[in-house]
Amino acid sequence: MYTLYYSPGTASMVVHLALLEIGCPFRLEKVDFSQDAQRSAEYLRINPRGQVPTLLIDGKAYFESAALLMLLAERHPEAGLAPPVGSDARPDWYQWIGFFSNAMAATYRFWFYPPDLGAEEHPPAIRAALQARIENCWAQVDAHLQAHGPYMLGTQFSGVDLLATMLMRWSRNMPRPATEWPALRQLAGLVRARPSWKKLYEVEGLTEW
Ligand SMILES: N[C@@H](CCC(=O)N[C@@H](CS)C(=O)NCC(=O)O)C(=O)O
Repeated sequence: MYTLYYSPGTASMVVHLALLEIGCPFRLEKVDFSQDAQRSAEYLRINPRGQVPTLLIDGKAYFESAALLMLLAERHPEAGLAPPVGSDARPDWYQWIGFFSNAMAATYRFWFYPPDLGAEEHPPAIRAALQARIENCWAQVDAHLQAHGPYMLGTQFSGVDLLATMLMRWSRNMPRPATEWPALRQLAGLVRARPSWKKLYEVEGLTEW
Protein backbone atom coordinates (compact mmCIF):
# COMPACT_ATOMS: atom_id res chain seq x y z
CA MET A 1 0.00 0.00 0.00
CA TYR A 2 1.26 3.45 -0.91
CA THR A 3 0.87 6.74 0.94
CA LEU A 4 1.95 9.89 -0.88
CA TYR A 5 2.79 13.03 1.07
CA TYR A 6 2.13 15.83 -1.36
CA SER A 7 1.54 19.52 -1.78
CA PRO A 8 -0.57 20.71 -4.72
CA GLY A 9 1.34 21.51 -7.91
CA THR A 10 4.78 20.72 -6.48
CA ALA A 11 7.36 17.98 -7.18
CA SER A 12 4.92 15.46 -5.74
CA MET A 13 2.82 15.94 -8.90
CA VAL A 14 4.80 13.48 -10.97
CA VAL A 15 4.44 10.77 -8.34
CA HIS A 16 0.73 11.46 -7.94
CA LEU A 17 0.34 11.29 -11.74
CA ALA A 18 2.25 8.00 -11.88
CA LEU A 19 -0.01 6.50 -9.22
CA LEU A 20 -3.09 7.65 -11.15
CA GLU A 21 -1.70 6.19 -14.38
CA ILE A 22 -1.06 2.87 -12.60
CA GLY A 23 -4.56 2.86 -11.15
CA CYS A 24 -3.55 1.14 -7.90
CA PRO A 25 -4.99 2.08 -4.49
CA PHE A 26 -3.06 4.76 -2.58
CA ARG A 27 -3.58 7.24 0.23
CA LEU A 28 -2.84 10.94 -0.01
CA GLU A 29 -1.58 13.06 2.88
CA LYS A 30 -1.50 16.76 2.17
CA VAL A 31 1.48 18.66 3.57
CA ASP A 32 0.15 22.16 4.09
CA PHE A 33 2.93 24.56 3.02
CA SER A 34 0.83 27.55 4.15
CA GLN A 35 1.20 26.18 7.69
CA ASP A 36 4.88 25.26 7.16
CA ALA A 37 3.82 21.66 7.76
CA GLN A 38 6.86 20.43 5.80
CA ARG A 39 8.96 21.64 8.73
CA SER A 40 6.76 20.27 11.50
CA ALA A 41 8.35 17.77 13.88
CA GLU A 42 5.79 15.21 12.77
CA TYR A 43 6.69 15.50 9.07
CA LEU A 44 10.44 15.77 9.69
CA ARG A 45 10.25 12.39 11.40
CA ILE A 46 8.99 10.99 8.08
CA ASN A 47 11.20 13.08 5.77
CA PRO A 48 14.11 14.84 7.53
CA ARG A 49 14.68 17.04 4.43
CA GLY A 50 11.35 18.78 4.98
CA GLN A 51 10.36 18.41 1.33
CA VAL A 52 7.69 16.69 -0.71
CA PRO A 53 7.21 14.18 -2.15
CA THR A 54 7.55 11.37 0.31
CA LEU A 55 6.19 8.00 -0.67
CA LEU A 56 5.54 5.43 2.02
CA ILE A 57 5.71 1.89 0.73
CA ASP A 58 4.50 -0.56 3.32
CA GLY A 59 5.36 2.01 5.98
CA LYS A 60 8.92 2.85 4.78
CA ALA A 61 9.59 6.36 3.49
CA TYR A 62 11.27 7.06 0.14
CA PHE A 63 12.19 10.44 -1.36
CA GLU A 64 13.16 12.12 -4.64
CA SER A 65 10.45 12.53 -7.25
CA ALA A 66 12.41 11.12 -10.21
CA ALA A 67 13.52 8.08 -8.19
CA LEU A 68 9.93 7.51 -7.07
CA LEU A 69 8.75 7.67 -10.68
CA MET A 70 11.34 5.05 -11.66
CA LEU A 71 10.47 2.88 -8.67
CA LEU A 72 6.74 2.95 -9.46
CA ALA A 73 7.40 2.24 -13.14
CA GLU A 74 9.47 -0.78 -12.15
CA ARG A 75 6.91 -2.08 -9.65
CA HIS A 76 4.03 -1.73 -12.12
CA PRO A 77 5.42 -2.58 -15.58
CA GLU A 78 1.89 -3.18 -16.91
CA ALA A 79 1.19 0.58 -16.59
CA GLY A 80 3.68 1.33 -19.37
CA LEU A 81 5.38 4.19 -17.52
CA ALA A 82 8.70 2.80 -18.74
CA PRO A 83 9.64 0.89 -21.87
CA PRO A 84 10.43 -2.76 -21.17
CA VAL A 85 13.84 -3.60 -19.67
CA GLY A 86 16.16 -4.56 -22.52
CA SER A 87 14.23 -2.61 -25.16
CA ASP A 88 16.02 0.03 -27.25
CA ALA A 89 13.95 2.77 -25.62
CA ARG A 90 14.82 1.90 -22.03
CA PRO A 91 18.27 3.62 -22.00
CA ASP A 92 16.67 6.76 -23.49
CA TRP A 93 14.10 6.70 -20.71
CA TYR A 94 16.86 6.62 -18.05
CA GLN A 95 18.75 9.34 -19.88
CA TRP A 96 15.83 11.76 -20.01
CA ILE A 97 14.80 11.14 -16.43
CA GLY A 98 18.38 11.93 -15.41
CA PHE A 99 18.37 15.05 -17.56
CA PHE A 100 15.08 16.40 -16.22
CA SER A 101 16.02 15.62 -12.66
CA ASN A 102 19.64 16.81 -12.75
CA ALA A 103 19.83 19.57 -15.27
CA MET A 104 16.33 20.97 -14.98
CA ALA A 105 14.61 20.23 -11.67
CA ALA A 106 17.72 21.08 -9.65
CA THR A 107 17.98 24.45 -11.44
CA TYR A 108 14.28 25.12 -10.90
CA ARG A 109 14.82 24.46 -7.22
CA PHE A 110 17.46 27.25 -7.15
CA TRP A 111 15.12 29.53 -9.11
CA PHE A 112 12.23 29.04 -6.69
CA TYR A 113 14.27 28.78 -3.46
CA PRO A 114 16.91 31.56 -3.36
CA PRO A 115 17.75 30.64 0.28
CA ASP A 116 19.25 27.39 -1.08
CA LEU A 117 21.95 29.66 -2.55
CA GLY A 118 22.15 31.75 0.59
CA ALA A 119 20.07 34.74 -0.56
CA GLU A 120 16.67 36.19 0.33
CA GLU A 121 16.28 37.20 -3.32
CA HIS A 122 18.65 36.30 -6.15
CA PRO A 123 20.97 39.08 -7.33
CA PRO A 124 20.03 39.88 -10.98
CA ALA A 125 23.10 38.10 -12.41
CA ILE A 126 22.26 34.84 -10.63
CA ARG A 127 18.64 35.09 -11.68
CA ALA A 128 19.66 35.67 -15.29
CA ALA A 129 22.08 32.72 -15.18
CA LEU A 130 19.41 30.37 -13.82
CA GLN A 131 16.91 31.59 -16.41
CA ALA A 132 19.43 31.08 -19.23
CA ARG A 133 20.21 27.56 -18.03
CA ILE A 134 16.54 26.58 -17.83
CA GLU A 135 15.78 28.08 -21.26
CA ASN A 136 18.80 26.36 -22.75
CA CYS A 137 17.53 23.03 -21.42
CA TRP A 138 14.07 23.66 -22.88
CA ALA A 139 15.60 24.53 -26.25
CA GLN A 140 17.45 21.17 -26.20
CA VAL A 141 14.27 19.26 -25.33
CA ASP A 142 12.29 21.12 -28.00
CA ALA A 143 14.92 20.24 -30.63
CA HIS A 144 14.79 16.60 -29.52
CA LEU A 145 10.98 16.55 -29.77
CA GLN A 146 11.00 18.21 -33.17
CA ALA A 147 13.27 15.45 -34.43
CA HIS A 148 11.95 12.47 -32.46
CA GLY A 149 8.56 13.43 -30.87
CA PRO A 150 5.80 13.95 -30.21
CA TYR A 151 6.62 12.19 -26.90
CA MET A 152 10.06 12.11 -25.33
CA LEU A 153 10.46 8.51 -26.52
CA GLY A 154 8.86 9.03 -29.91
CA THR A 155 5.35 7.81 -30.59
CA GLN A 156 5.03 6.07 -27.22
CA PHE A 157 3.90 7.92 -24.06
CA SER A 158 5.93 7.16 -20.91
CA GLY A 159 6.43 8.45 -17.39
CA VAL A 160 9.18 10.78 -18.56
CA ASP A 161 6.49 12.83 -20.34
CA LEU A 162 4.79 13.33 -16.96
CA LEU A 163 8.06 14.62 -15.52
CA ALA A 164 8.63 16.93 -18.49
CA THR A 165 5.11 18.35 -18.31
CA MET A 166 5.27 18.99 -14.58
CA LEU A 167 8.46 20.98 -15.18
CA MET A 168 6.87 22.82 -18.11
CA ARG A 169 3.97 23.79 -15.86
CA TRP A 170 6.37 25.32 -13.34
CA SER A 171 7.67 27.65 -16.04
CA ARG A 172 4.26 29.20 -16.72
CA ASN A 173 5.05 32.44 -14.85
CA MET A 174 8.71 32.55 -15.83
CA PRO A 175 10.04 35.09 -18.35
CA ARG A 176 9.90 32.51 -21.17
CA PRO A 177 7.40 29.72 -20.43
CA ALA A 178 8.30 26.32 -21.88
CA THR A 179 5.07 26.29 -23.90
CA GLU A 180 6.51 29.04 -26.11
CA TRP A 181 8.55 26.30 -27.82
CA PRO A 182 6.22 24.58 -30.33
CA ALA A 183 7.15 20.94 -29.75
CA LEU A 184 7.05 21.44 -25.98
CA ARG A 185 3.60 22.99 -26.27
CA GLN A 186 2.46 19.98 -28.29
CA LEU A 187 3.77 17.55 -25.67
CA ALA A 188 2.15 19.54 -22.86
CA GLY A 189 -1.15 19.38 -24.75
CA LEU A 190 -0.93 15.60 -25.10
CA VAL A 191 -0.15 15.05 -21.42
CA ARG A 192 -2.76 17.53 -20.21
CA ALA A 193 -5.40 15.65 -22.19
CA ARG A 194 -4.75 12.45 -20.24
CA PRO A 195 -7.30 11.34 -17.63
CA SER A 196 -4.52 11.22 -14.98
CA TRP A 197 -3.75 14.92 -15.46
CA LYS A 198 -7.43 15.88 -15.24
CA LYS A 199 -7.96 13.75 -12.15
CA LEU A 200 -4.90 15.25 -10.45
CA TYR A 201 -6.22 18.76 -11.05
CA GLU A 202 -9.53 17.78 -9.48
CA VAL A 203 -7.97 16.07 -6.45
CA GLU A 204 -5.22 18.65 -5.83
CA GLY A 205 -7.60 21.55 -6.51
CA LEU A 206 -5.42 23.06 -9.25
CA THR A 207 -6.85 25.55 -11.73
CA GLU A 208 -3.97 27.38 -13.44
CA TRP A 209 -2.14 25.45 -16.13
N1 LIG B 1 14.86 16.82 -5.44
C1 LIG B 1 13.62 16.80 -4.73
C2 LIG B 1 13.12 18.25 -4.58
C3 LIG B 1 11.83 18.31 -3.83
C4 LIG B 1 11.42 19.74 -3.58
O1 LIG B 1 12.17 20.72 -3.81
N2 LIG B 1 10.18 19.88 -3.13
C5 LIG B 1 9.66 21.20 -2.85
C6 LIG B 1 8.32 21.41 -3.55
S1 LIG B 1 8.50 21.43 -5.30
C7 LIG B 1 9.43 21.34 -1.36
O2 LIG B 1 9.13 20.37 -0.69
N3 LIG B 1 9.52 22.56 -0.86
C8 LIG B 1 9.27 22.88 0.51
C9 LIG B 1 10.47 23.48 1.15
O3 LIG B 1 11.60 23.31 0.66
O4 LIG B 1 10.27 24.10 2.21
C10 LIG B 1 12.59 15.94 -5.48
O5 LIG B 1 12.60 15.96 -6.70
O6 LIG B 1 11.81 15.24 -4.82
